[in-house]
Amino acid sequence: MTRTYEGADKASLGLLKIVKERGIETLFDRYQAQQPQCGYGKLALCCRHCNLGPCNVDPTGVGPKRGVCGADANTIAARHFLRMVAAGAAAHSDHGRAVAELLIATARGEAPGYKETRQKLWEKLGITPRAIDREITEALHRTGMGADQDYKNLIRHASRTALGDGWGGAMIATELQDILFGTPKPIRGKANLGVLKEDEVNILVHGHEPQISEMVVIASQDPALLKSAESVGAKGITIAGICCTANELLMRHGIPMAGHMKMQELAIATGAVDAMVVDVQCIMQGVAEMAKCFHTKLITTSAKARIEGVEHLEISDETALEKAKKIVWMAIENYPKRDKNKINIPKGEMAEIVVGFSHETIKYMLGGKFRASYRPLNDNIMNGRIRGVAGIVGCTSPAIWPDQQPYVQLVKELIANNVLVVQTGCAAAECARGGLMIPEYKDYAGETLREVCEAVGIPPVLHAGACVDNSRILIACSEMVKEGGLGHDISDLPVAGACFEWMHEKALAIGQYFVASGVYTVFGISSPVSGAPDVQKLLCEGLEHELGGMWAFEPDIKKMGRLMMDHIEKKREALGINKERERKLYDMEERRKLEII
Ligand code: SF4
Ligand code: MSK
Repeated sequence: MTRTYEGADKASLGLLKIVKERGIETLFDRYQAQQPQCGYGKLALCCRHCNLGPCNVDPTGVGPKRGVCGADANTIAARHFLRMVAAGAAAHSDHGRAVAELLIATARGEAPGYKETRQKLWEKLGITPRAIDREITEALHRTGMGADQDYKNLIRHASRTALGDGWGGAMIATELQDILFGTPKPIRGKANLGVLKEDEVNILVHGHEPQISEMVVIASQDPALLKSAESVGAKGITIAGICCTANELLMRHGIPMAGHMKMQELAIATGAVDAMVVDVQCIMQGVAEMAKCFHTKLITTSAKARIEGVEHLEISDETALEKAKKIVWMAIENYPKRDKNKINIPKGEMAEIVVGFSHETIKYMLGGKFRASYRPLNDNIMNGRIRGVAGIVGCTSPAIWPDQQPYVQLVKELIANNVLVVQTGCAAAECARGGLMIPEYKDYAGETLREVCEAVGIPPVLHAGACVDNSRILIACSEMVKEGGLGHDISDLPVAGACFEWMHEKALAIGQYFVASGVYTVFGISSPVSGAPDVQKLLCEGLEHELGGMWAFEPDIKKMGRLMMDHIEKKREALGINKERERKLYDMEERRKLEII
């Protein structure tokens, strides 16, 4: 990886230069130190699922073709794929369970069910999820030594497990969080490291479950704590988010977003973070080392995610507010310990944003209070003003040095071609920092998409939430089908999904539930099954015949955009909406018939 310190992401590059000069390690250094990464691992051709191994399969065919048990490349790669999907599904679903427990403790609520033709297809293929825990347990059983050795069967169960996540675990998490903390509505906010304040106590909340961060926000408004902050010389208390917690707080309360996954260490390197509070998922152990180089107090809060040597303050539903106040107090106490020489908040690095486009909000904005509906969206897709919809979601990775911003490039290209973009997760955070999420950005959209954005009052790039909230996109797709005029199934819609810098297993679970729901889904960087051509072919071609959706893996961002737009046009063609409609001129006889109807 060539490292230049000039480029669009000035905030990250400036801090990377500073930490390099100080000899402080970041994820980018660790990524570099791992190069070249294990070739077998990269190709998904190593297995250590039992103690006969570890076994490698030689992709050149010269060395071993099978593991000790006889498993071939396809079985090994498909098992890895299924295990990763299961782990991703487990993360979302455990998140959903935690929210449900909180909800039971406070109120009763129900999540909506959605029926469509697609369910019949899942029944036919035997991939209708039964219960999320059951599918995850079965995934682990199937992938152990001596169980499922048919890659097609393994991938089928990956679909079942992923569907249990997208339409089950993750959807429950989103719906229940909306009940507990409010359904997001458009709200203004700010993004990037410049949201940290030199003269205030800065607390970063990082992770995924809003139960804890919501309480930290409430605690930070406590008059007694604000007074305490003043007493140590701070003008106030700033809360800012990292990763998907940032998305959650931003879209519900307008709490500023400091950055995404690969910025978590750099945020501490500003020297202005008095406390970083973490819960679960995407929290790197590296933050503990980074915190040691500064005055930052790192606090873990979940029994499911502790870091050795880091202060742990476990938060339960009953004690959340009390513990959150303690955390705020710890940050206040820490404020005077800042080393002024180490403070480097990237000045001026802050973008205005408008976020909070839940599917309910999109429906409302399109149709108004009394006629909330997806009709205007479908009509504008049918008349060609909007070519289609793209979901650009998922992670950020140190494989991409911050002088490039592939998500920003991709989104710019899509909207310029009149494709409406919906975003979640760290990809959304990256484009928010890039300044793409304001209504004024419509001026960068193609002419017809711009007209629609102006008429409806939405940006061409819609922020729909955290990575767990991709279920909102599934619901929006269902609504589009239900509204009519764009086919009878999600797989008929001119839509495509992408995750360029995918990193977490959750991303694979999301990709697979989109594919199994009928959506064409493109992932960047590398394929998780590249060493097994048959599995790759199944994912990228075979699944389309069964499910209507399929994968593509494309490491070139330009080509990724082209693939998505080609797919959208292919679907438009199949729907017959690319043709100019002939004007039908009725004669008197036909008019009379119309009136009778
Ligand atoms: Fe080797 Fe088979 Fe055991 Fe995997 S399951 S480690 S391929 S013997
Ligand atoms: S935080 S899963 S890096 S989106 Fe949800 Fe970001 Fe991916 Fe983690």
